Amino acid sequence: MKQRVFSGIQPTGKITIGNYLGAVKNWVYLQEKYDSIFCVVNSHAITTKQDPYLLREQTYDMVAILLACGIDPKHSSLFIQSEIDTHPALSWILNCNIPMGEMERMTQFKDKAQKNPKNINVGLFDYPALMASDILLYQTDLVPVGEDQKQHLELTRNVAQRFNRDFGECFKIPEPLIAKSGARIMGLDDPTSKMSKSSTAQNHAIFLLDTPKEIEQKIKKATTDSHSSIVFDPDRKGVYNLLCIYELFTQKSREEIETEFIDQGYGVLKKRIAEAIISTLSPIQEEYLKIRHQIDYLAEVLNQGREKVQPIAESTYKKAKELVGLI
Ligand code: AQP
Repeated sequence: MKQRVFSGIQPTGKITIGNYLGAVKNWVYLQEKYDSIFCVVNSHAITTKQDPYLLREQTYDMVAILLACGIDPKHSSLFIQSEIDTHPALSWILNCNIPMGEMERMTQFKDKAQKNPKNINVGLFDYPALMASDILLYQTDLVPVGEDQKQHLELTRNVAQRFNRDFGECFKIPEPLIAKSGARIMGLDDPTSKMSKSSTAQNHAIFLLDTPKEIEQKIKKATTDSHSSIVFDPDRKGVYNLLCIYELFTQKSREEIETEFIDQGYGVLKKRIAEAIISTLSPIQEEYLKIRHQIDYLAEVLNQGREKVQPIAESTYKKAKELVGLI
């Protein structure tokens, strides 16, 4: 029996190289070895204001880009969260078993509430319970995510352990799978804040569908510093972030990279980074353009994914419901 991997991504905007390097690239790598389930988590997306028409479009954009990045329906089940009703249903049961204090500690809620002071809704606060439900429904072994999701994963493990202890064995306890490198790609404009797809700041993120010219310009404007050496020094946040991006796109070792840039300036470094990103993203973009409007193909992949995983979710939900006495 293969171990099971589950992970999700919100269709809250255009996917960034942060999402790609921190999550999606690893999903592609893991899919042959593990029983893999990947989900476009559109119900999470409505915790922040979304235009309904755009949300629908962006959900399909995300499905197409995941396939273009290499998620292979032969190895992975891909589906849309709102298509399986047991996700919100289980999250209600979990809600009733998560102390307020535990939820109040979630830093992502604090960050997002600060960024959207006019829309601090209950769903945003409750996001981690729905995420726990997404993961626990599938008896997941491993959850490949970026570092920003570590705290939510910890909450998922706590609620599962508490539920199993109080009501009887129901959920597998999932382990986070966080890559050593790429787990936190920072904004190009501000290397102290995480690169995010929903940020509206100019020059903040490189999107997977950016043109070569856009990529070159954004990298050219990326924040560096006034030092002259090009080395992996985490205290020099801008240059460190750029070097990590180069490392992940080229698969070169840190020693090789530092040697490559001895006696070179930031101009050369930025040119090579842009070239490396463009050469990885070009075939992904080509494939995306080929499949994005093949609606029948996308629907077939999604139906096949949903049909495969729905019985797992229903069986877990039925068990949880019975254990708490809901029937
Ligand atoms: N900057 C990042 N570096 C590494 N990994 C990242 N991830 C997100 N940003 C980075 C990982 O991408 C996966 C999907 O993320 P998500 O869509 O579930 O939401 P998020 O973590 O809130 O990502 P964003 O891009 O910042 O979205 P918005 O702007 O909507 O909040 C996750 O595994 C995440 O860790």
